[in-house]
Amino acid sequence: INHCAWEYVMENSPRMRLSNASAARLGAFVDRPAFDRREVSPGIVHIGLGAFCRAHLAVYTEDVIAKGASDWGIVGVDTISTAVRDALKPQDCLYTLLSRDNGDDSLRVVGSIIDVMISSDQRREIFELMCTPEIRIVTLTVTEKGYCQDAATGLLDEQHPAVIADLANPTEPNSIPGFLTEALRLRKQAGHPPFTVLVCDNLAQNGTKVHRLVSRFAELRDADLGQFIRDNVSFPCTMVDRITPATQDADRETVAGRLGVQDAWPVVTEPFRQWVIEDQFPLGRPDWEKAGAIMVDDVLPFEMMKLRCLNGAHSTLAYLAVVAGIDTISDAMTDASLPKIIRQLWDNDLIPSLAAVPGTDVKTYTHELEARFQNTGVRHLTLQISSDGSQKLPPRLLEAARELYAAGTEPKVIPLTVAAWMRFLSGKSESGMAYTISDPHADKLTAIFANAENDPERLADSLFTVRDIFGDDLPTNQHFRSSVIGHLRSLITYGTAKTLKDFLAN
Ligand code: CS2
Repeated sequence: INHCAWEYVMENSPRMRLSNASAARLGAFVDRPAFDRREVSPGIVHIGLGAFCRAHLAVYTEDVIAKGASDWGIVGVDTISTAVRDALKPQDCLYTLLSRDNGDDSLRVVGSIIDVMISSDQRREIFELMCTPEIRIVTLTVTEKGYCQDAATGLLDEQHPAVIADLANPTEPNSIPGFLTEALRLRKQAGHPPFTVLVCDNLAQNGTKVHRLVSRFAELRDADLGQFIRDNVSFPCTMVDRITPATQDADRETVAGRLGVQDAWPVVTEPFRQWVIEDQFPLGRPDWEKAGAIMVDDVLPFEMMKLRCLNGAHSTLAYLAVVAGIDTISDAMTDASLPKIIRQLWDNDLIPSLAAVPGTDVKTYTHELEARFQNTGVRHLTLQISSDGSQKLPPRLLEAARELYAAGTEPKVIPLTVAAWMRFLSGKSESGMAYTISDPHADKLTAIFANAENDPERLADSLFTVRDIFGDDLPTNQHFRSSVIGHLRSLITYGTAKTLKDFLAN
């Protein structure tokens, strides 16, 4: 995101800035908060203010506040940069959501976020807020890598530099496990029951997993605190879904043109949204079901369906498309082979790996995914989705491969995706365009690539030694290993177009 450009526009544009006052005067075609924002008090602290949460849980919460639940305002916390605070505070924390369905757009100004704070310079203030009884839920969207986990086992990575630093200085934490532990400790000390922690990232069994890693962090810090968190804090699992790419400058211009006022950080999304939540909120929750959320006892089947079918297909498209030089998911869906590849991924590898999903036909779900991926209104960059492969491949696809082998069958497309990811680590597309590999293990992975000198077998075998991606079992599985190597050899020798054509012919 190029901040310099929009900051310049903000300062030099004769257009007014989005705010409570200017929002009231927007054209009737723009939806806006249907409540008096001055009456809204904080009930949720949300950590990680990326585009996704502003298109998803902030909107569900907005709809519930509009029905009278004024004690569920959201205070956003960003742990990484001040950019979102700098963008949103001058506009009373309002932002525009541009929902695009191919050529059909709708605009809405969202007002459920009532304040934004940055943990690097407001840590005390944030902890004070998190220790008030009014804060009953802490929600998170910090991406897969934000939790300092070993991606293959889902356990705390105790060698993670941020974990080591936070254990050495636990009252000034920067990692998510460290931050949650300290907030829960201070809250206990203040005599209030713990808030519920709602993890809204794409991890399998997200609540259970993060509960385990936060308890483990706390235990390393102090055994009693670890036990307290293990026994007393609720971490419901949840499945979240709305395709929401990172905002581009072109989106800022589009939104400013439509609104007639400047919005420093609008969010572009698709019309579809889905939220399935395990109903375990000891201190209460907004009636999110009034905004369409589905409250259930067991999220697992929904979560697996979404994580594998949507996110797994996204990753497959992303690695093949980045290497082939295809920029967006909707462009990938017009390719001669890619849509057929993900159809085979669904039909052969993923649908058979899933348990029945209440009220849902999974095959129909995948057809709906096709339509969502084809949405040309949403420019979802394949390079954005390609990020953090070391964290995304295990829960999206490698787990499914394991389960298929255990059931006596073989995955067909998953080894191709792994080969595409390996080829992607070269940092160069087939036409020679360089791109950045964004991954917490990028240094290690690209060094392995460089050392293997384009020898498919050497490359695959050295990448297979990264156990927190592949575990110990997959690299020793002969079918898995030889199919990855075979596809990788073809990708390196003949390129994506021929590889996919041959793949589909077999
Ligand atoms: C995507 C997800 O970036 C990615 O890895 O697969 O962000 C995806 O768009 C969302 O999970 C959709 O709900």
